Amino acid sequence: MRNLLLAFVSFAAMLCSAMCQNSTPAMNQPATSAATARDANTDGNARKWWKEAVVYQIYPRSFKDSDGDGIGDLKGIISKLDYLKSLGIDVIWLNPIYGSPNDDNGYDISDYQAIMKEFGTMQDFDDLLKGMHARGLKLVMDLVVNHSSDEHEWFKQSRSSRDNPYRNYYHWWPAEKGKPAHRWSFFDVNADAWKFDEKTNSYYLHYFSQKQPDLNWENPKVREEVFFMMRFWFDKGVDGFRMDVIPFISKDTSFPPLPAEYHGDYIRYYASGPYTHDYLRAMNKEALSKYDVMSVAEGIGVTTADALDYVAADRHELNMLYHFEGVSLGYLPNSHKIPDPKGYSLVEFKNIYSKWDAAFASKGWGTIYLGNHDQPRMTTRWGNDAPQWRELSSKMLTTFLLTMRATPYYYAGDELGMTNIKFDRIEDYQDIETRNWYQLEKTSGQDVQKFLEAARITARDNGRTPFQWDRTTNAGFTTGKPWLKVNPNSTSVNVASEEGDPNSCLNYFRTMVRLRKNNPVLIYGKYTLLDKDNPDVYAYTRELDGKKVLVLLNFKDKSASVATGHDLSKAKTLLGNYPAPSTNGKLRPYEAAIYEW
Ligand code: ISL
Repeated sequence: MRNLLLAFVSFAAMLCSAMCQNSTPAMNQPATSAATARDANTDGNARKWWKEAVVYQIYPRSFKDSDGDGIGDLKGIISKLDYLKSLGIDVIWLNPIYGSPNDDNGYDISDYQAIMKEFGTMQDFDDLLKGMHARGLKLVMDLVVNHSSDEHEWFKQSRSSRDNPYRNYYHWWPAEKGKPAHRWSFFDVNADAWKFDEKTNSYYLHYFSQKQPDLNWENPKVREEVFFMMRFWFDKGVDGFRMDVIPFISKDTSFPPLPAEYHGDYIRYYASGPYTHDYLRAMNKEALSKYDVMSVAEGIGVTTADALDYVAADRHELNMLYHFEGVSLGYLPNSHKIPDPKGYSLVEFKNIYSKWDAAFASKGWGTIYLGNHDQPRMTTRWGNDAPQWRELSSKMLTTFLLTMRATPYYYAGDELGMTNIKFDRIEDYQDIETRNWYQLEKTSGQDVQKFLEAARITARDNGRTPFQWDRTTNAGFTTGKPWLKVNPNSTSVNVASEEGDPNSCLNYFRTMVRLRKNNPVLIYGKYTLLDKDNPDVYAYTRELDGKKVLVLLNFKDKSASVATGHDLSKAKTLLGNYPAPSTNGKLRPYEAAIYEW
């Protein structure tokens, strides 16, 4: 029960910490603080290819299966390169494709320089990269170096004896010192991040599952191995890395009881390690800076108060990070992602994205996303997946993502308006997070029905169901048995049927991407929020070099008015999700419209 409570408190605190502007700054900040450096230099408007890019994320397991084993693979992606090119996107981020026993679908890596056998071979990878580059597409890989798999050779050696040369590649706590201070685990059935290992009478640390032991970055050999591996992929020609839970790599290795200021907030604590920025600067020096590549942190636990420490150009660390504050909105406090039955507040939503825009107004650069492999489908979570609103709300959200001052990270399938599958039974879920949280709820006597009800909206597998290519068996994803069920709406929501429909979500996405790419004002233009207390409409302008664009987004399933102070009848309409966009400030349900002066 205590663990469950801690898990609840910790998860809630993660959401809360994301809301707190003035949370405790990172420990042991270097002498030249970001704040001082910030005044001396501005990089916010320096033009870079990765600021102008639209990033499209592919979950390889679910994209396209070429050999009938029910699991997507690299040859499958290769067979769809022309489709990817047709979207107009620039960069593809692939979730991990390395050697892995798949406890967490590739986020548990057993060989960083090999390709997962279900996904293909290194030759397939080389062909994929070549095919992408031939089409002018860039490839960003996932870098998962907070932890490895317990089946990685390093860990096998490390656990074999206390004096093995690899012992210090991981965090061990000898049992004769007693139980280590509690650390919370995301995926453990008891939420306990320490696992006792009989062989050497010691505990090892795993912030995620028991099969994902945390690497010890204090060991210079670990850092060298990681930088070497990064260069290996860069030398092959990859164009960047998305860095999994990178704010967690530095730990206070004395493992004290949780310091008082972090009580109940493990995530913020995990993101405040003493040497994070030293490690990132070393990574920049030894690997990133040697290539023309992009880097983006999964900015878990990072707030607007410390974001620039990661991404201001003069810090020489990373290019971008993505925050959790937006996607954490609308859950009940002290819950495992239980959505508030009242829904989320659009005013809060606007405040969050406006605050993050302001964080990068003169330095650094932002990102924007509503969906990824850890999130439910954006249309279900932030729009409305009821048949009459699915397309309109999905296009409205696409308009939002592609008109903000930040690099959009767009999740495969959202261009079709894919929605949550909403499983009823725990057996249908494959995800370790949902399965183990369910166990945790069950063993601690919680209401599992309530948990399952919430999972229909929030579980990660909702965003991982197979990509919907056509209306044939298994949506054209596989000729075998898909590893995760296909959404029954694939008979109507799929590429083949949307391809030929000029009003489809797919073609709207293509038009929207083109509009962004052809209008620098949508990339670099200053962002100003209008009518900020309007509970239904998100309205903002973007301005650059005398050009002004106004974006109006009705987030509700009813008509709504907006006061922009602009005469819309004099504006040119650039795009809308209704045949004729409104010109009087009265928006129809889920209406999105873009105007220009
Ligand atoms: O998915 C989440 C919320 O439902 C997060 O708690 C997630 O575990 C966290 O954002 C870290 O995510 C990353 O690392 C995990 C992996 O399972 C995720 O897929 C990955 O994006 C461990 O490597």
